Amino acid sequence: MTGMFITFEGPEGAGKSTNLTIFAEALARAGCPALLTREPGGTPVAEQIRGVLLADHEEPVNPDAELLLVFAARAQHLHALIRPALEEGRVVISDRFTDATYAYQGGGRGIDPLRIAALEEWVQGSLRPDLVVVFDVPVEVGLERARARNALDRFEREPTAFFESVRGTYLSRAAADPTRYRVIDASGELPEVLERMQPIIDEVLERWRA
Ligand code: Z5A
Repeated sequence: MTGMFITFEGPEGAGKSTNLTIFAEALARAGCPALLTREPGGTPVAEQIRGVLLADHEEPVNPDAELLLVFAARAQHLHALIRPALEEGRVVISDRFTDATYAYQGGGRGIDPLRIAALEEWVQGSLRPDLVVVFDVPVEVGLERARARNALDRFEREPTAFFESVRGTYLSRAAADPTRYRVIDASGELPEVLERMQPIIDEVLERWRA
């Protein structure tokens, strides 16, 4: 693989999606047009699985079923979009990827991370993001932003303890691998967050030009 794979992560309302657009525009202005995608989703079939994952259902969704659906969507996404783009040498930026599975299904739902690691190995082989940008906000700040924006989905109605666990998982994964992870304090106003993101934009451009 010759491209670069970047993922944006963080708890609810951290501002990933907003900042991903700003980040990609900055790359494009510097002559580096990135392919933007998201998880769950990114292809028509994976987007249908996303619909099942985010929708409300009368029967409770079993955590293992949820985990397997996430990886089913990911397998399709990798096959149809991410791997071909990386093979063409493109920069691919995904709004969430497997760190979200460790955070939500692992930290949030309590699934053993070794199970997640086994699926990660099966579906991804050796493919891991080259760079994971974690947008970090206190849970209450993020939930406030998410609530102000639109109707809450199945995940967003979880209790605060679920999101504390999600946030803690992101932070401990980032602390364990500082070469691949960058944590951005996303609690301030957007211009402040952009300022904190600038060194990462510069770093990506430098790596892409090398
Ligand atoms: N999920 C999973 O369980 N397992 C997995 O493996 C994967 C995902 C891949 C996807 O939902 C759900 O799937 C997700 C986890 C689960 N949980 N939920 N819900 P999604 O894609 O619909 O939602 P999300 O990924 O959580 O994104 P989000 O809630 O939209 O958050 P965000 O992208 O970080 O934030 P945003 O949309 O950019 O901003 C939220 C609002 O805050 C918006 O109105 C902004 O204008 C505002 N905002 C952003 N930044 C700021 C600042 N700095 N100040 C003030 N206001 C701001």
